[in-house]
Amino acid sequence: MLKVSVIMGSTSDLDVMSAAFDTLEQFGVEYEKRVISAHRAPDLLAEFAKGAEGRGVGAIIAGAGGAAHLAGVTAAFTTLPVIGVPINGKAFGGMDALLATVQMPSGIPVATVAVNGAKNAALLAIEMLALGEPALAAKLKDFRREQTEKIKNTTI
Ligand code: RP5
Repeated sequence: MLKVSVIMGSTSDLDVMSAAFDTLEQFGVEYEKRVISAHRAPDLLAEFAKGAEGRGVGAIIAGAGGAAHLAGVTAAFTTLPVIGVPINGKAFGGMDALLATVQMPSGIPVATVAVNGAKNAALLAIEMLALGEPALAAKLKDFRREQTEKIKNTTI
Protein backbone atom coordinates (compact mmCIF):
# COMPACT_ATOMS: atom_id res chain seq x y z
CA MET A 1 0.00 0.00 0.00
CA LEU A 2 1.17 3.55 -0.63
CA LYS A 3 2.10 5.54 2.46
CA VAL A 4 1.36 9.06 3.63
CA SER A 5 4.00 11.69 4.21
CA VAL A 6 3.35 14.14 7.05
CA ILE A 7 5.56 17.21 7.21
CA MET A 8 5.43 20.34 9.36
CA GLY A 9 7.33 23.59 9.47
CA SER A 10 8.45 23.37 13.08
CA THR A 11 8.36 21.15 16.14
CA SER A 12 5.97 23.77 17.54
CA ASP A 13 3.40 22.33 15.07
CA LEU A 14 3.63 18.85 16.59
CA ASP A 15 0.76 19.24 19.06
CA VAL A 16 -1.67 20.00 16.23
CA MET A 17 -0.19 17.59 13.70
CA SER A 18 -0.19 14.61 16.09
CA ALA A 19 -3.92 14.25 15.36
CA ALA A 20 -2.91 13.19 11.84
CA PHE A 21 -0.57 10.51 13.24
CA ASP A 22 -3.33 9.20 15.52
CA THR A 23 -5.81 8.93 12.65
CA LEU A 24 -3.36 7.27 10.26
CA GLU A 25 -2.47 4.75 12.98
CA GLN A 26 -6.16 4.12 13.67
CA PHE A 27 -6.58 3.10 10.02
CA GLY A 28 -3.32 1.14 9.89
CA VAL A 29 -1.87 3.42 7.23
CA GLU A 30 1.91 3.65 7.10
CA TYR A 31 3.37 7.14 7.25
CA GLU A 32 6.64 8.99 7.39
CA LYS A 33 7.01 12.21 9.39
CA ARG A 34 9.47 15.05 9.16
CA VAL A 35 10.02 18.64 10.21
CA ILE A 36 10.95 20.63 7.11
CA SER A 37 10.66 24.35 6.64
CA ALA A 38 9.99 25.92 3.25
CA HIS A 39 11.84 29.00 4.42
CA ARG A 40 14.55 27.65 6.71
CA ALA A 41 15.48 24.57 4.66
CA PRO A 42 14.20 25.06 1.10
CA ASP A 43 16.79 22.73 -0.47
CA LEU A 44 15.82 19.92 1.88
CA LEU A 45 12.14 20.45 1.09
CA ALA A 46 12.79 20.29 -2.66
CA GLU A 47 14.77 17.07 -2.29
CA PHE A 48 12.15 15.55 0.02
CA ALA A 49 9.19 16.46 -2.20
CA LYS A 50 10.89 15.33 -5.43
CA GLY A 51 11.74 11.98 -3.85
CA ALA A 52 8.32 11.30 -2.32
CA GLU A 53 6.90 9.34 -5.27
CA GLY A 54 9.97 7.11 -5.33
CA ARG A 55 9.58 6.41 -1.60
CA GLY A 56 6.08 5.01 -2.19
CA VAL A 57 4.19 8.03 -0.91
CA GLY A 58 0.63 8.48 -2.21
CA ALA A 59 -0.32 11.74 -0.50
CA ILE A 60 1.49 14.46 1.43
CA ILE A 61 0.10 16.35 4.41
CA ALA A 62 1.87 19.62 5.15
CA GLY A 63 1.13 21.65 8.27
CA ALA A 64 2.51 25.13 8.88
CA GLY A 65 1.60 28.36 10.60
CA GLY A 66 2.22 32.03 9.87
CA ALA A 67 3.46 32.68 6.33
CA ALA A 68 2.58 29.06 5.61
CA HIS A 69 4.25 28.22 2.30
CA LEU A 70 5.13 24.61 3.16
CA ALA A 71 2.19 22.94 1.42
CA GLY A 72 2.36 25.18 -1.63
CA VAL A 73 6.09 24.82 -2.18
CA THR A 74 5.83 21.06 -1.68
CA ALA A 75 3.08 20.93 -4.31
CA ALA A 76 5.34 22.84 -6.69
CA PHE A 77 7.87 19.99 -6.57
CA THR A 78 5.54 16.98 -6.99
CA THR A 79 2.40 15.85 -8.76
CA LEU A 80 1.34 13.83 -5.70
CA PRO A 81 -1.75 15.26 -3.98
CA VAL A 82 -0.77 17.72 -1.24
CA ILE A 83 -3.09 18.50 1.68
CA GLY A 84 -2.37 21.70 3.58
CA VAL A 85 -3.09 22.18 7.27
CA PRO A 86 -3.02 25.86 8.26
CA ILE A 87 -1.86 26.09 11.86
CA ASN A 88 -3.13 28.62 14.33
CA GLY A 89 -0.04 30.60 15.35
CA LYS A 90 0.31 33.41 17.84
CA ALA A 91 -1.13 36.11 15.59
CA PHE A 92 -4.32 36.44 13.52
CA GLY A 93 -5.99 33.25 14.83
CA GLY A 94 -4.61 31.16 11.99
CA MET A 95 -6.07 33.42 9.28
CA ASP A 96 -2.55 34.17 8.03
CA ALA A 97 -1.74 30.48 7.58
CA LEU A 98 -5.18 29.75 6.11
CA LEU A 99 -4.82 32.37 3.37
CA ALA A 100 -1.18 31.48 2.67
CA THR A 101 -2.09 27.80 2.29
CA VAL A 102 -5.37 28.05 0.42
CA GLN A 103 -4.66 30.84 -2.07
CA MET A 104 -2.57 28.81 -4.50
CA PRO A 105 -1.98 29.98 -8.06
CA SER A 106 -3.87 28.17 -10.79
CA GLY A 107 -1.99 25.05 -11.90
CA ILE A 108 -0.52 24.03 -8.52
CA PRO A 109 -3.35 22.76 -6.30
CA VAL A 110 -3.26 22.29 -2.53
CA ALA A 111 -6.28 20.72 -0.82
CA THR A 112 -6.58 22.93 2.25
CA VAL A 113 -8.41 21.74 5.35
CA ALA A 114 -9.62 23.81 8.30
CA VAL A 115 -7.26 25.68 10.62
CA ASN A 116 -5.67 22.99 12.83
CA GLY A 117 -7.60 20.36 10.81
CA ALA A 118 -4.93 17.65 10.99
CA LYS A 119 -7.45 14.87 11.62
CA ASN A 120 -9.41 15.72 8.48
CA ALA A 121 -6.17 16.00 6.53
CA ALA A 122 -5.38 12.41 7.50
CA LEU A 123 -8.91 11.25 6.64
CA LEU A 124 -8.64 12.93 3.24
CA ALA A 125 -5.28 11.28 2.59
CA ILE A 126 -6.78 7.92 3.59
CA GLU A 127 -9.69 8.52 1.20
CA MET A 128 -7.17 9.10 -1.59
CA LEU A 129 -5.27 5.91 -0.82
CA ALA A 130 -8.55 4.01 -0.45
CA LEU A 131 -9.35 4.60 -4.14
CA GLY A 132 -7.00 1.73 -4.91
CA GLU A 133 -7.47 -0.24 -1.68
CA PRO A 134 -10.91 -1.82 -1.13
CA ALA A 135 -10.02 -2.93 2.44
CA LEU A 136 -9.14 0.63 3.39
CA ALA A 137 -12.33 1.91 1.74
CA ALA A 138 -14.30 -0.55 3.88
CA LYS A 139 -12.59 0.79 7.03
CA LEU A 140 -13.63 4.30 6.07
CA LYS A 141 -17.23 3.20 5.67
CA ASP A 142 -17.12 1.53 9.10
CA PHE A 143 -15.66 4.70 10.59
CA ARG A 144 -18.46 6.81 9.13
CA ARG A 145 -21.10 4.35 10.32
CA GLU A 146 -19.72 4.32 13.86
CA GLN A 147 -19.47 8.11 13.88
CA THR A 148 -23.12 8.40 12.86
CA GLU A 149 -24.18 5.83 15.46
CA LYS A 150 -22.36 7.77 18.17
CA ILE A 151 -24.30 10.93 17.33
CA LYS A 152 -27.60 9.07 17.18
CA ASN A 153 -26.94 7.49 20.58
CA THR A 154 -25.85 10.71 22.25
CA THR A 155 -28.20 12.04 24.88
CA ILE A 156 -27.66 15.18 26.89
C1 RP5 B 1 6.04 28.15 10.67
O1 RP5 B 1 6.23 29.10 11.64
C2 RP5 B 1 5.91 26.85 11.42
O2 RP5 B 1 5.14 25.96 10.68
C3 RP5 B 1 5.27 27.24 12.71
O3 RP5 B 1 3.86 27.06 12.68
C4 RP5 B 1 5.59 28.73 12.82
C5 RP5 B 1 6.45 29.05 14.01
O4 RP5 B 1 7.61 28.27 13.98
P1 RP5 B 1 8.65 28.31 15.22
O5 RP5 B 1 9.10 29.71 15.33
O6 RP5 B 1 7.86 27.84 16.44
O7 RP5 B 1 9.74 27.34 14.85
O8 RP5 B 1 7.09 28.09 9.77
